Order: sequence, then C-alpha cells, then structure tokens
Amino acid sequence: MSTDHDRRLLLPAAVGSRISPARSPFVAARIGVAIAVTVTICFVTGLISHWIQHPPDWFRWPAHPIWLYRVTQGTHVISGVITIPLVLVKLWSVYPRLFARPAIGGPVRLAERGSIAVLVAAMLFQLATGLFNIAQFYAWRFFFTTTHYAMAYVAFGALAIHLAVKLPTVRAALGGAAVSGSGSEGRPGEQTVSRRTVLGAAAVSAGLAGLSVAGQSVPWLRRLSVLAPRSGMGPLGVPVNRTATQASVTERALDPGYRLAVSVARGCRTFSRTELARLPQTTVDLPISCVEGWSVSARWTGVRLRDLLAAVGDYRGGPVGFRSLESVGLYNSSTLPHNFAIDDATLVALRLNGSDLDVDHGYPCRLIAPNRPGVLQTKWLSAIEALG
Ligand SMILES: Nc1nc2c(c(=O)[nH]1)N[C@H]1C(S)=C(S)[C@@H](COP(=O)(O)O)O[C@H]1N2
Ligand SMILES: [Mo]
Repeated sequence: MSTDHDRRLLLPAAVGSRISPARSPFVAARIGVAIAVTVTICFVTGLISHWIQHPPDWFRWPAHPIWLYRVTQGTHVISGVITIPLVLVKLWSVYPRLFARPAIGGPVRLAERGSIAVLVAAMLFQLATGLFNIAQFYAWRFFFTTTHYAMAYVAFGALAIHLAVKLPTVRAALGGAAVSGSGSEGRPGEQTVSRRTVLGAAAVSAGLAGLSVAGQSVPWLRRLSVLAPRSGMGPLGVPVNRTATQASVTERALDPGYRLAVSVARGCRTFSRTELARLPQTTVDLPISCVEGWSVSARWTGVRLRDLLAAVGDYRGGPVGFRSLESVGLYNSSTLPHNFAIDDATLVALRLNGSDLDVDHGYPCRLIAPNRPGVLQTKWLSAIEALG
C-alpha cells in the first residue's frame, strides 16, 4: 500500500515537505474506525428519539423499562460530543491531501472529492447543531429537529460510502502498517511515537469531551460536567427547561378558578386542583429525560391517568391528548400512546419530591409518564382528551 513517501509524491512539494508523519493512513484509519463506532451509536439513538416524537405507523416504544430513553438519549448526546474531537483530529490527519494534485481530475476523482465534501459538511453540521442544541441555543428549535434528522441520513450515508471506498486503505493501515512509513525521512521509531501521541491525544480529548456532558445523565459524574447546563439546578432539585414566565402561563397557572377539562368518548368533566388532590394518589419514581441529554430521577405524586379517565367515563383505548395552558410554544401539547395511557406509572402529577409542584415544573398539574422524552411530559395541563 502507499507509504508516506508515495503519498508525498502526490502532493505539491511545498506541502509534502511540511507533512508530519502522524498525518498518515495509520492515524487516519484508526480515528476513522473510532468515528464509525461513535457515529453509528449516535445515529441509531437519534433515530429512536426522533421516532418516539414523530412515530411512524410501524413504530412501537415500550413504557418499560422506565429508564431506557434516559440511557438512549444520554448515549446519543455523549457519543455525539465524543465525535467532535475525533472529527477534528481526523481532519487534521488528512487535510494535506486536500492539496493533492490534480485538484479535480477525472470523474472518479471528482466523485471521490465531492463525496468527501458532503461527508465533512454534513458531519460538521450535525455536530455543531447538536452542540448548540444542548447548550440551549434555541433560536431555531423547529428548524433543528427536522434538519438535524434529515442531515443524519446524509451524514451517515456519506460515512458508509466513504468507509466502503476506503476499506482497502483501512485494512492495510490497521494490519501492521505502523512501519510502512519507513520510506520517509526520520527514524521509524520516532514516527511511531508521534503517531501514538496523536492517537493518545485524540482518545484523551474524546474522553474529556464525553465527561463534560456525561454528568447530565450519570449522577456521580455531575461535578465534572462543564457542558451540562441544566444539571441539578431548578426548584425542588429538578432542572427547568422553560419556566412559567417564559411560557407566559404564571397568571393562569396560579388562578384559583383553574380547572382541568378531561374528556373520554362519552363524557366530559372538569376538576379543580383540590378535586384532583381528593382522588386516590399514587407515588412513582420516574426520571425527566430531556432530549438535550440531561436527566434526573424524581419522585412524583398524583392521580393515575387511567383512574382519572375512569372517573370521567368509559376510556376505550387509543391515544390520549394533552394540552397545556401555554397558548403558544412548540411543546404546549402532546399525544400519549395507548400503552403509556394504561400504565400504572403514568400520572397527572400534583407533587414533586414531597412538595406541591413548583409553578416552573407545571403547577397546577403536569403529565409524567415512564420512558418518554421530557419534551412530551406536558406541564401546566389545561385539557386531557381520549382520542380513541
Ligand atoms: N407546556 C410545556 N410543557 C413542557 C415544556 C414546555 O416548554 N411547555 N418543556 C418540556 C421539556 S423540553 C422538558 S425537558 C420538561 C422539563 O420538565 P421540568 O421543567 O419540570 O424539568 O418539560 C416539558 N414540558
Ligand atoms: Mo427537554
């Protein structure tokens, strides 16, 4: 296979002479394999999250185990963040090749260069938009979900094609190519060390990047998580993503005339908060697991959804719709599939961690169901409707 020496011959002399031996297939292939692993994990966990929020007909997500989404989404964000330093090192290891001659060449070379341009652009777009999102840069929330989803296929597809094309190079580089650079200047031993150094640095920075967000989901890592903006903050020990003030619901939420409207196929009834509190109460431990990757366990007390529906009339199955007092906002309603609606752990919660809900957590009452993205746990409920 090509040695460093061969590789330099392909390059303009001024570029070739400045190439570190660490910019070699040895490094590029190893980092590439690591990226393939983290990106595949990120892609699959991302699809799961998207399908839960926008379910295709064939898709079923279980209510148990209650912590599954917490794990898949935590993994999505951690694997994405780990990929960032890996991609930067990868680009560093191959970037002199961007100056290889001929710049365009024949159709095959044009296709190769074009596909790499698409790969790099899509990958950087995914990582940047993902990072902005977990850093709560929300100016373009709606744009984010659809574009991040569509670009995931582009990035993953381009990566798969790139890997297939480069498979021979990767095989050769992984199969003891550490000494294949002996055609270039310098002693082979030195090259091996500097390559190892680059790989070591990539591993350490990927590890640090992972740690910087892992504490969002892994409690004992919380203090290390500089990139976990929501960890441990907020009233009653639970973070708040959108406050009552931001949602402009404070006045309506605290209004003594507040009523929750609940309707089933043949029946409709309204409940004051006092009436809800007089119904049989259930306590469950369920996490809030935000799509941003953070999650916290909490103890919720309230009325079981199926008990509440039964108090109104005959719930005959099917999805249940939830509406918030919040009149504008992307997350002011949600739909709960049947298997969640009948689950023992699904509550219309009135209390959190032993106290009445804080208004920022959804007072007078909010939905809390197991194994769901936080974004679907609608706060400040105004209406519940069996849609079946
Ligand atoms: N009505 C309403 N409910 C909402 C939201 C919202 O913006 N409006 N945000 C959701 C999001 S993104 C999350 S992660 C959880 C957070 O719940 P918490 O603020 O009690 O931690 O609430 C969800 N419920
Ligand atoms: Mo969220």
